[in-house]
Amino acid sequence: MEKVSWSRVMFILMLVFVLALAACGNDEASDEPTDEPDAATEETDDSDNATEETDDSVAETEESADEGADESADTDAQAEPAETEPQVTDFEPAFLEQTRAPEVVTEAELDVEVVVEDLGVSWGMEEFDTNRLLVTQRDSAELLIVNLEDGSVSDPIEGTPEVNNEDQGGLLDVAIAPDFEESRLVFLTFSQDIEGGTVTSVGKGALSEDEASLEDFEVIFQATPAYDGTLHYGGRIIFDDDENLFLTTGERSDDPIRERAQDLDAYLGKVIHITQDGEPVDTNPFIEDEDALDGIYSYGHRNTQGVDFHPETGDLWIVEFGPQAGDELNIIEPGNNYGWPVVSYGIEYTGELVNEGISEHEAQGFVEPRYYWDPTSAPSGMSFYDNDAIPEWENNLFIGGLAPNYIVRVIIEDDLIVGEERLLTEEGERFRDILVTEDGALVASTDGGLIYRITAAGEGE
Ligand SMILES: [Ca+2]
Repeated sequence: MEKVSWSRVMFILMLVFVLALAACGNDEASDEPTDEPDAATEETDDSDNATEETDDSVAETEESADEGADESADTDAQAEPAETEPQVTDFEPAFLEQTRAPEVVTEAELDVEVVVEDLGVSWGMEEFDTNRLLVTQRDSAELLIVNLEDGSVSDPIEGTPEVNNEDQGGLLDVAIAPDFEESRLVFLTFSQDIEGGTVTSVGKGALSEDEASLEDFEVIFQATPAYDGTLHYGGRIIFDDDENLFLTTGERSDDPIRERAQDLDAYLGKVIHITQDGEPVDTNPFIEDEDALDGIYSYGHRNTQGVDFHPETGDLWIVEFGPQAGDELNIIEPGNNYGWPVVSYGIEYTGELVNEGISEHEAQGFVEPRYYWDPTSAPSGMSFYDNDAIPEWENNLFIGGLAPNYIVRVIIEDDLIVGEERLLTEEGERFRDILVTEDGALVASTDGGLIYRITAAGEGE
């Protein structure tokens, strides 16, 4: 024990008093929020060092926590972060709320139910009818209908595309057209073999009335150039209010192809904005630029597998699978460059620096992430909770974590992350996609073949 000075005791007493006065619903810290990261992930380049790098020193975190308490009596510095693992990097955040948000704990009692088991990797889910989901199977490339009420699973829907299902490839996301009830159109993303390698592709087909087949499936967009690799496809899609599609792509992982994330003549490492026919939306930021591809909306991304619109602000948020300790939440604005692989808050999975080891985005002319995780959240699909069935979750963001294995809940105020929680930490599952149903259930798929439904206690039936 170090000796404790009288002034320090007084300071702490004052701090406690001030915080008690200011008590505005701070959530208490809970026990044991983290699992060991799962080293047996197929994101081979993304997992190796995640477990080894954590031995450094507990002392380091305690030290910085103490410093925090001393510096800022006017903030929440007393609340411990949800992240309990030591930091992997030495980078400083650009602003206080950019990483290691204080832990929050859901107060409502929850029912956690496994609705379906024995599936494959359910990469994408979409509710197309009340409590009935279209669910992709990445590796088998099957599209299934899962009924959340009785746990039944349909036969595979006929007419889905051929995919390249090596490594991270396969049948990826699914979305229904905004006018699905009339058009019956279902949009799929997948990794496709074309001349020169593989690409992330988008296609569409009409679900037959008997729900047994996708009719007239056609590819509407290919995120060229093709590359001879099977990693980092990105692949999430979402419709905007104008009934156009946003598509996220990966930068194909390897050095040097990943540098194409910075190039405006390649669809790698981008957010792409296209019509339902795969044409660039005519308000896109680079339409007037002859050297740039017209479908590009934003660039400098690594491997984005989660996307959703904030229910209140309408902003497009994405979650980017970064390098080690560099997973990012970003707000997407047209024409912006998010920095990869020039700058990053993370480091390579080999332990080396990324490029020149610069973390600051803004000073280098890039957009700062709204949040990053050190060591990692290994983010996949995500969804805002745009429902009031669990009132304290309203407008919170839920993100599937692959390794470590939990669902991340983040609380956003004025575009700042002010709280973080890890859910289902004891399940040992890699959470792949997240969906909020019309009636407010949080649904999560896992690589272990499960689909969870989480509801307020007593309301799940
Ligand atoms: Ca970035």
